[in-house]
Amino acid sequence: MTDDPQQLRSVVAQRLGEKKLILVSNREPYVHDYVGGELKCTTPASGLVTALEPVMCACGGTWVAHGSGNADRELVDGENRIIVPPHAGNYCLKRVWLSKAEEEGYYYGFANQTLWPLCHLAHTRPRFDAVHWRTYKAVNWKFAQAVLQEAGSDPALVFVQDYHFALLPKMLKENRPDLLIAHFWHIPWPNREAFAICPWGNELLEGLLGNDLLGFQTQQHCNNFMRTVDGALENIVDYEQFAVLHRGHRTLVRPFPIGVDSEAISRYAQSPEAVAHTDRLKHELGLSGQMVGLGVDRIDYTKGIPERFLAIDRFLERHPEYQKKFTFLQIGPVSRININEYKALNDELYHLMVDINHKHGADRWTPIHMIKGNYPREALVAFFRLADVCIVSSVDDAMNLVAKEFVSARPDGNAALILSRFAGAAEELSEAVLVNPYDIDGFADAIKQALEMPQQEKERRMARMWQAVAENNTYKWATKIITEISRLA
Ligand code: GDG
Repeated sequence: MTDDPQQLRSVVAQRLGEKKLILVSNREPYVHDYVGGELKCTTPASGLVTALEPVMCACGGTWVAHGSGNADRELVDGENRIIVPPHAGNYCLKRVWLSKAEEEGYYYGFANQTLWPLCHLAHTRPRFDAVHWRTYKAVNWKFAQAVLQEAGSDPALVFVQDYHFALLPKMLKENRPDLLIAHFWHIPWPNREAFAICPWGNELLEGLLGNDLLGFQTQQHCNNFMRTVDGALENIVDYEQFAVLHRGHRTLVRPFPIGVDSEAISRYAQSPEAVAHTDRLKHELGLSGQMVGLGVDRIDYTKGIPERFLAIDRFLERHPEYQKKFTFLQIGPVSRININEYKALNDELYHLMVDINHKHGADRWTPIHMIKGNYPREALVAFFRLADVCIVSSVDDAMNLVAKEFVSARPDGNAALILSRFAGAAEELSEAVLVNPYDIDGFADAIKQALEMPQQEKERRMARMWQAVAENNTYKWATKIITEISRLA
């Protein structure tokens, strides 16, 4: 199975032949904004973009996504297209414009206040609002039109991303039954009983059954989906083939655990620029002689960040000898801040940090530093290189790419990873120090274990994890999906 960009390109050429590749996601890979009168291009903090950007660079094609930057409109042609990445020009980005009301109802509303909490076991209640639902349907149709326009009358593979577009596959199939449609659901699929509370559940399922191939991160999510569909609609659910037959159309359901471009990350991590950047950061943040803990997350209630702070508090209570010796950096771009739960989480984290820093801080040392902002990927690698331990403590996470990025950035092996058992990544990264983030005492013990792990053990564990991440990188992930879908053509 291929694991580099050239090989992926040839697999795509071989398997897709004349078919166009059209990828659809809500988030665009490049956002253009005016900041202080200057034009800036940024990459958003998104696991989906991290995984798919290298794939599109390798394969070419068109990426259809919401144009969210304040300068986005000025840079596109008459068909709302722009060639990206800015200095390489590997593929076409077609931007779809959304009004404030559409963004409110479809993105902040149905996608992130209904489907996100519905699919995650984070004990946050989903909101079921009929206006959000109607807007979600309308925006799915808007994207369907953009895809149909892009496909023209040509054969195409449409690769749909995530929970923003549950209705899109059916809309596309009804208009162009010959299109090949694959969909990757990046977040968990809940169990049938949890899903049953959604008043529009059957419509969502019918939308998804427009796909030829529906991928999830783990076998468990596939099982949950099959059980949800079984009995909800008039279907034939085939557990032997893992397929659903609905109104004469067959959808294959398969696990495809996602990866990162680990080789590129490792290569950059070993470059003189990365080494210099790490030294600079260490100096600027006053970390010389400190043991450093690191968290990198979109600030989201599924990522278990309050639990992480509480575990650091407990660790310092029990081991005061680490005072002035251990500093924890939490890097996190603010996310979905228009939603109340996210505002409350940001406030909670700030207050927790202030309390913990007040309780344990001494002289000029404070244990927790929160650094908000969206860093370029290279800077994240420098942060990864700084850390003695990286903590990923999601309360529920379909995969979690930060864990895989950290491992990729540490080919030196001189670091430890603490990883939640409730992140999909724990299946592949079983050599991490695994924790239940809700068990604060156990979590505090894990911090001690990671910081005091003998050098040889750290290297052994890291080497195994590095191997696992390199073996299942983002190119292999895309190859598996394209190979599977092309069998159906
Ligand atoms: C969903 C699923 C699944 C973080 N700070 C910055 C930044 N990041 C990047 C990280 C990483 C990405 O954001 C976050 O990825 P995750 O996988 O942790 O999480 P979600 O965004 O919730 O992603 C998840 C993923 O989809 C892929 O299928 O793994 O389970 O929830 O790549 O490095 N990126 C930049 N600046 C930052 O400051 N540029």
